[in-house]
Amino acid sequence: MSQRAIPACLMRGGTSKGLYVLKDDLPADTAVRDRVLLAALGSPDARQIDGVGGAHPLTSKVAVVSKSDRPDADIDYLFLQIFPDKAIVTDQQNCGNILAGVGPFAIERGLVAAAGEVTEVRIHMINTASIAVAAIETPGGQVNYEGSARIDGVPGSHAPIMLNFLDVAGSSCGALLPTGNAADEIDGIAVTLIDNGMPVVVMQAADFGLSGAETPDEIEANADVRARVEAIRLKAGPLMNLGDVTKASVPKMTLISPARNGGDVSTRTFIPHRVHDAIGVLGAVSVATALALKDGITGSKTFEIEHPTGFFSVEMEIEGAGETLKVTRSALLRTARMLMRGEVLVPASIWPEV
Ligand code: NQM
Repeated sequence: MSQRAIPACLMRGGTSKGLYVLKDDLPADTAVRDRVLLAALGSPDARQIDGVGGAHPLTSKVAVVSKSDRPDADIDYLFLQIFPDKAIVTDQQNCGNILAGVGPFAIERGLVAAAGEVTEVRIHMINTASIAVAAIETPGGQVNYEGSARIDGVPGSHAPIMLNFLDVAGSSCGALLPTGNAADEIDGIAVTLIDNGMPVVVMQAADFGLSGAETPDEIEANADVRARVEAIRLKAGPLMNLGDVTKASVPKMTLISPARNGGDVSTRTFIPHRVHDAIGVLGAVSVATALALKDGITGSKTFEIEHPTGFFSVEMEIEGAGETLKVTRSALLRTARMLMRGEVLVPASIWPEV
């Protein structure tokens, strides 16, 4: 046998796509696991031609799922970002889009029993040691993928998946505001360094000479802006308790500008070297939290975050204000779909049978 077969599903989760694998179907040794996943997705190669990766960070992702031992969770979810063009597998970030597919995958693979019309799956997100609760439609005991829910960045409509985050503040950086400040300055640019589930550096697009309405391609083609944003990111990493972030996919770098389409703010987000076609889930939660800080909002509010392909709505419950602000709950709508199930094949030399 020159190839090793690993049971896996290819799923769209929100506006991302990736491989979903049971932890027990992967090597226990992390270094071997990472080599297996690089080979499965076809990295390092910008085109990922020899693997199932989609040649973009948003389609080069892996969810590793297992039953949880924790009393407050049904399953454990480890997110791994596979860099398309580099031999890097990182668990230093979470992913709320791929999270959307984790509940359906766990039900389909028998880790969680369907319970009535809607099954709530409590997910322990290993990357950020925090809990999400996903509501999955399961009429007749089967995951339903069809429905009328629409999310911007995905064509058509699908069954809704509501994601609730209970307490994700500071889950990567140790505090919602890792420097203790709502506003800092790096390289002469005003920044908000924030982590409400995703470490994000929020900056004004205008400070980079941008309107904020540019397309992701236009921003990626602007070498000066890219270099300035990356220089700020490398300095922000240690300030956000993330250490040296040279090889990390965090923090995300969000350029904000006034809303143009009736939302609360317009965004363009470096993730961190490509510009997102939309915005990440927990990235949007962190940006919404930065707005709540700036605008002194408390109580319940739905933030409409504009992004290159539409809107991202985040419902939040907020207590306190300024540097003592606390988000007690955030919720949002996603959809997901299982696209393929079977086995992904990697060269047997990478993970020989014993
Ligand atoms: O912020 C992209 C995505 C993400 C992450 C990224 C995400 C999140 O859209 O929770 O979903 O920022 O790398 O999948």
